[in-house]
Amino acid sequence: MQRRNFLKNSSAAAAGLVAAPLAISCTEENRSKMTSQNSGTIRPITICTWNFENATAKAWEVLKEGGSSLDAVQQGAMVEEADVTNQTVGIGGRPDRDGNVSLDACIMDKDGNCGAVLALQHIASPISVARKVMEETPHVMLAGKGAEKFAYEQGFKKTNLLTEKSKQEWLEWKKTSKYEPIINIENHDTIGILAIDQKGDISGACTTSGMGYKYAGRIGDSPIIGAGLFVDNEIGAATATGVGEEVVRTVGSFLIVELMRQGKSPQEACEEGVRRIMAKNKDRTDFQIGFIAINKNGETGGYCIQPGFSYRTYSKEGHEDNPSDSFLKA
Ligand code: SD4
Repeated sequence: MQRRNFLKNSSAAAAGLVAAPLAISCTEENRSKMTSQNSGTIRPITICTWNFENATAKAWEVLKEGGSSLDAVQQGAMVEEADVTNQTVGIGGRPDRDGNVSLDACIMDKDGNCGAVLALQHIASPISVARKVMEETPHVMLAGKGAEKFAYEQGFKKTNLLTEKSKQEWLEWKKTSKYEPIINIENHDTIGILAIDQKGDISGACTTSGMGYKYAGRIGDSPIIGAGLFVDNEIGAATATGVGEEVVRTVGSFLIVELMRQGKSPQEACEEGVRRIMAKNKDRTDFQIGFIAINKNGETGGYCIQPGFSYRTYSKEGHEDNPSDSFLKA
């Protein structure tokens, strides 16, 4: 059954349960506040975590030709999934502590439709499977073996995701089996990508192999709608990279979109998102999280805990890597 039909057939009560918390709409006052913070509307535009030049270039190609923001974010994310040198996404990703590369991804469109795969193995493009979950099933998330079976049914091919480099590093790690995430290096190249298309519609995607040498079955924020990614076509979108457990604890991306709904700029909202996390981690300086956000006007922002995070933007005004300001200073 197609997702749309399934939703139509859902009981009104169940629909109400889901819709109620999201029904707080943007007040006129906040809407004009958001608009006045912007010098003008910048769209189409795409923004992604880290300096993924090829991914934003691909997304921009789609947007420039009049393609949808959904296609743009998927295709941008796929560039990183296919890059064997990126050891935090797709093929070449670091394995879990048992040596299995296990991928998480989610995607969300302008209508609030979303799909996710969790702990998916042997499939090179989890973001594409997440989109199939969104479009071809009545579900939002598929995990593990079920997700893998679904991917094969959809025509995806079984692929070895463990590159020789990642394998050798894992074997080296096994000698001590010490679990020490390294800020900005070991565990942080997840791509979260957001876009607004020519029609002004917003979509987002997030894809990762998660924390290197994680426990088998560990899931972070990246495939969790509201944590690693959230899109509200009326307001904007946000996505995250970094230590997923802390992003989940604050439902970070949803929080940032809601802060924008209340009138904050994307920059202010990202800063508040990081502050909320640090309020729960007062004595911790050993982890990294970066948020990026975009509002309906195409205004962007980003903020992180540790220096070293940046995000890339691409619009008709050009493309650039934007070093992010950080909560902790160098
Ligand atoms: C996770 N947020 O699994 C991801 C990791 C990440 O760059 O962002 N890596 O927790």
